[in-house]
Amino acid sequence: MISISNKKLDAWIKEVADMCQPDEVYLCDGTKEEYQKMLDIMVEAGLGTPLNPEKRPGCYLFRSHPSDVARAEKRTFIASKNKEDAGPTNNWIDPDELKKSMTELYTGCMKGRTMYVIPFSMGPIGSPISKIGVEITDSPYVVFNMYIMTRIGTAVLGALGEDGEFVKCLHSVGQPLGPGEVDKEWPCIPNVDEKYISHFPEERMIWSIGSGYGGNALLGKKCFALRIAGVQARDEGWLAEHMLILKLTNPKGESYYVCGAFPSACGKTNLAMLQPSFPGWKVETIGDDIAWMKFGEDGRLYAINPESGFFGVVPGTSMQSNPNAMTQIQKNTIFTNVGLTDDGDVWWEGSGIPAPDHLIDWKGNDWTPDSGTPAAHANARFTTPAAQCPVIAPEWEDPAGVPISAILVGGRRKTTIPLVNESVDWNHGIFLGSIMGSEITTADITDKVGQVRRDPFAMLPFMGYHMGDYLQHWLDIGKKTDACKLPRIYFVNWFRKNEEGKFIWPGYGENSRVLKWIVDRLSGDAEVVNTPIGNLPTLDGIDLNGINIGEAEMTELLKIDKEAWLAEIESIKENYKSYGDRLPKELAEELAKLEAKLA
Ligand code: GTP
Ligand code: SPV
Ligand code: MN
Repeated sequence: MISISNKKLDAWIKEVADMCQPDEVYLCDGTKEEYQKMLDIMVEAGLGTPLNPEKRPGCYLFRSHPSDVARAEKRTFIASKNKEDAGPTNNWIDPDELKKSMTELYTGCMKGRTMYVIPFSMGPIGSPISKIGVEITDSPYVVFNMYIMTRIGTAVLGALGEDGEFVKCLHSVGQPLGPGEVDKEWPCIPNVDEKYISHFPEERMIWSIGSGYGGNALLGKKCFALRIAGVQARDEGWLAEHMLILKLTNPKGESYYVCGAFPSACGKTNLAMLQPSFPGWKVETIGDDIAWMKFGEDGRLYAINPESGFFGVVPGTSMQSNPNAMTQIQKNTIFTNVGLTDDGDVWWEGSGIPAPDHLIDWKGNDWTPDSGTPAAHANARFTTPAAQCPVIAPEWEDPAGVPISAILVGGRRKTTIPLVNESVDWNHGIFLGSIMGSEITTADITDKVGQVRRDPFAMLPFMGYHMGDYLQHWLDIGKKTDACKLPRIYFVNWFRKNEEGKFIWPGYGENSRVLKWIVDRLSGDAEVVNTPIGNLPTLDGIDLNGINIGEAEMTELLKIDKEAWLAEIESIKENYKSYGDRLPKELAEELAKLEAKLA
C-alpha cells in the first residue's frame, strides 16, 4: 500500500481500498510516460485505437458503451443534509441513506482492477483561486483524460502538503472482474437506473459509479468545478460558473475579457475560439467551459479557467464553424464515439469533409453513407490540451486570473429574445441570467415540447444547492464592490429562427459582430435604444459589412414582440414560483418592473 504525508488523504485511500477491494493501488505521478502507459493499457485490452500517426499524431479513438454516452442528469444527486437545501431543480436523497446503498455497490466493485489515485488541481497549481481534488478511479480512460483536463500528479501532492484540504472524488465503472476475466468492451453499468453521480456538498465529496463518460466520470469537471465548487463559492464569496472566457482586442489595441454562460451544446467552445470577421480585431481563448471568479484587490472580478483541456462536442466542428478547434485536434487528442476511417483517421457529421464510402461507426459497426444512422454519436467528444489551442491567450494560466468586463448569458430561443440586449444594471443583469433558457425539443422525451426550460446562467444541471439561493448569491456579489467595477451583463441569442424555421443570424465566427458591439459599448463608442427589456443596439449598430443580413432581418433580430413578452412574463412567474420563499425579492421586483414597463 502507498503512503502519503497528508494524513486525511492517506486515511481516505485506505478506507476506499478496503471498500472497493482493488487488486492494486497506484498513485499517479502525472508524467507524460504515465499518460502513455494508461493509453497503452486500453489499447492492449482492445478498448482503444491509435489513429494514423501521419494524419493525427498522438491521437486515439475510444468507443463507449452505447448506454454510456452523456451525462446522466436523472441519476445526478445533491445529497445535502436538508432536502430544501438541494432546491427544486435537483434530485435529492438523504445522504446517510445514499451512502448506505452506494457502499453496497462500491463493496468489492474494483475486484480484478487497479485503483488509480489522481491528485489534481483545478486551476494553476498554487493560484489563490485554485483548489485541489483527489480522484480515485478504476478507469485508465479517466486517468488519461484527467491528465489532459486538469493538472495532476506529484506537484499537486506537494501543494496539498501535510494538512491541506481536498475534495474527495470517488469513481468506479462498477464492473468488478472475476479471476482471469478481462474487459471485452467499455466497462460500465449499462442500466442507467443503477448509475449514481452523487454529491455530498457539506462534506465536499463526490461519489460516482456506473458510468465512464465525460462529466459522470471526469469528476474535476462538472461535479467538482461547478456543483461542489459552487457551494464553496457561495460560502467563500466567489463564483463558480458554466462559462467560457475569451479575450477580445480591438484595433486600438485595447483588450477586454468576456465570460459567457450558454447551456451545454449551445456554443461556448465555438465562441471561445472564434475567428473575428473584422480586420484588426483579435479573439484569444482563456477557457471554453468553466470560469471561477473572485474579487481582486482593485474590486474587479478576476476569472481563471480551472481546467487545462477542452472536452468539446465533435459533430459540427469544421473548418467553417471552428477552424481553430480543427487545428487543435490534429494531434495529442482523445476522440470518443466518432467514426474510424479505413486509413486510420476519424470522421464525423458536420466536419465539412465528404463522408468516406466506408468506415467503422461509433458503435463499432461497418458504416456507409447509406447506413441511415450517424457515424458519430451526437455527443461524441474530443479531449485536447488547452495549450494546443492556436489562439490560446498567453495569460491563460495567470494565477491572478483576468479582469472580466462583460458577461454574456443566453440559451437557444427561436423567438422573443433579441440578438443582444444590454442590462441596465447588475440586478437587471441577474434577472436576465435567471430567465435564460431553451425551448424543449423532441430530443428531451417529454410532453413539454416547445415550452421554455429556464436554465439560469446555464447552471440547471450543475447546481450544488438551491437555485433561489444561487441567484441571491449573484445579487449579493453585486453589493460587494462599486457598481462601475462590475462586469456588464448581456443577454444574447444566436438562435432566433424565421418562419421557414431557418436561423436568421449566421452565428459562429459572425458572433464577433455582436462582441464588437459589446466592446464598443464598453469603450463608449456605441449608442443604444432604451426599451422595456433593456438596452438594444440601434438598427445600424451592429456592423453587417460583408454578410447577407439586411435591415429586415436586423429588425426581426431586434424586435420586441409585446404579446410574446407578456406570455414570457407568465412563464417566468410560473418558474419563479418553484423557488418558493427563496426567490430573491430583487428578482420579483425586476419582474414587476418589466411588467409595468410593457403595459
Ligand atoms: P458543452 O461542451 O456541452 O458545454 O457545449 P458548448 O456550449 O461548448 O457548445 P459547442 O460550442 O460545442 O457547440 C455545440 C453545438 O452548437 C454545435 O453543434 C455547434 O454547431 C452549435 N453552435 C455553436 N455556435 C453556434 C452559433 O453561433 N449558431 C448556431 N446556429 N449554432 C451554433
Ligand atoms: C456539458 O455537458 O456541458 C459538457 C460535457 O461540457 S460534460 O463534461 O460531460 O458535462
Ligand atoms: Mn459544458
